[in-house]
Amino acid sequence: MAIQIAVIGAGVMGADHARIIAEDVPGASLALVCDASPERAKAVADAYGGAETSTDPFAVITRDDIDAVIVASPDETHAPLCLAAIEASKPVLCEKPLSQSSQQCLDVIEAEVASGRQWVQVGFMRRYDPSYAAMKATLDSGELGQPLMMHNFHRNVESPGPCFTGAMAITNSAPHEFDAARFVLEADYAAITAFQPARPGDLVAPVFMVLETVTGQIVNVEINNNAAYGYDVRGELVGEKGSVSLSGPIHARTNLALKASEDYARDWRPRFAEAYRLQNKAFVHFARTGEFPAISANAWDGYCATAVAEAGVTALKSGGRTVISLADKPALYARQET
Ligand code: ISE
Repeated sequence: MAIQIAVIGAGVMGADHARIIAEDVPGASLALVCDASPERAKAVADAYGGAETSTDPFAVITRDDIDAVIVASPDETHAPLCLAAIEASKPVLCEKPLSQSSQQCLDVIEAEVASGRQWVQVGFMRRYDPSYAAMKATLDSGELGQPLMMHNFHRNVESPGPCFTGAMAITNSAPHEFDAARFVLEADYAAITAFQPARPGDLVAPVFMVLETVTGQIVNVEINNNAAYGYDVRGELVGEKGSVSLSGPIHARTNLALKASEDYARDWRPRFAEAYRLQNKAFVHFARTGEFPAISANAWDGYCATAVAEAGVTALKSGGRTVISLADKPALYARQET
């Protein structure tokens, strides 16, 4: 029997998750699409096989005929919906961030610990991206020697709205880098500093962060939500003996009029298509077997990214270096030591 999945939230990412489940992942069936807007839910359901629709996510989560849920609704709903899924004993793949409040992340962790097992997979899909996987495999092989630094660039064409701020760049976009670098280096962060260059006009300026890991590496992150030219994620890991750079999936290069050129996508979906597919495949396996996927982000990883983002916002406001302190890690997450 295919795993019956409900997708909660029918925006850009909800629609993409619905498509992946309906078309790209064997052993799963898109059973239901839920959104505050019935029209939006129906449009996505109809596009991918005519699943049922609903406007009540809490009722959906408790339905006996729903095996697992994917949460892609607005950020502030993530933690409450994860708590409801834990209460109903339903595996949940929750889009990042788990919450924008580290305390709410700890509430989710407390509920999981009380239930005695993990239910929440957090959607830090870059862990499944083949280029990050290759970077990590090279580091783990020992060929590079000890890691020293990791440079990260994360550029969007334009910010989601005119009110987007530097703090929102840290809480919404940067958690991907916080998690990816922590995953590659297998080290938590000790401190963060954040800066913004002067930028003329109304558009939010890039945010530039420097993080120090507890094992002494430096990680820098540029978040540029108004880069204008395309969606562009780059990264380079520098070790004692060499370095590894990410290389995104570019399928063609045009040579014309004495110039060579490659296309950029408008948003992150093409760049991370394979990462999303592999992540969702791992989620279906988790829902089927109860075995938490070895490389997926769990609720603890979600908490760590949010705690770093909170410290980053403090650092940006104060202009100073902010020390990051984490809660004690419950034993439930010990098998995913980082
Ligand atoms: C956005 O908020 C996301 O969640 C995407 O995954 C990311 O790639 C994008 O650049 C962010 O701004």
